[in-house]
Amino acid sequence: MSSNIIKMVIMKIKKHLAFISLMIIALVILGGCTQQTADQAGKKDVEKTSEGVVTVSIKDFAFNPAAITITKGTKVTWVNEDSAPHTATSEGSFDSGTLSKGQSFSYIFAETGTFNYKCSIHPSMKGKVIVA
Ligand SMILES: [Cu+2]
Repeated sequence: MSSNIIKMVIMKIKKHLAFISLMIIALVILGGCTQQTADQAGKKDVEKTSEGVVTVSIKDFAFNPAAITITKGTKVTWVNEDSAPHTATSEGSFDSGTLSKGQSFSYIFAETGTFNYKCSIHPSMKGKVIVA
């Protein structure tokens, strides 16, 4: 008798495991689709507002491009493509804080002037934003 009960319990657990596995697979697939859609939406936004938007990539311990000249009101986005953490820090102006791989920081330059900045973690990494 008791061994029959154990078999039934095992059967039930197996059914549940199959169900849980299916749920996990479904979640992974759905999650992947959502991620793709978000990426595509982000790209569309950048295309739509390409005027007045500049991206600086942080790669191989350098800002790329290191110096940019923009007009007042331009939004600059720094994207960390390194596996190491970096910042874009301009004393008295903007500070991204620590950006891990894949993270970004945006700042809209509302005033003219020259903004020198650096990575506060690696001070030899320097950049410049000239707002004309
Ligand atoms: Cu750095």
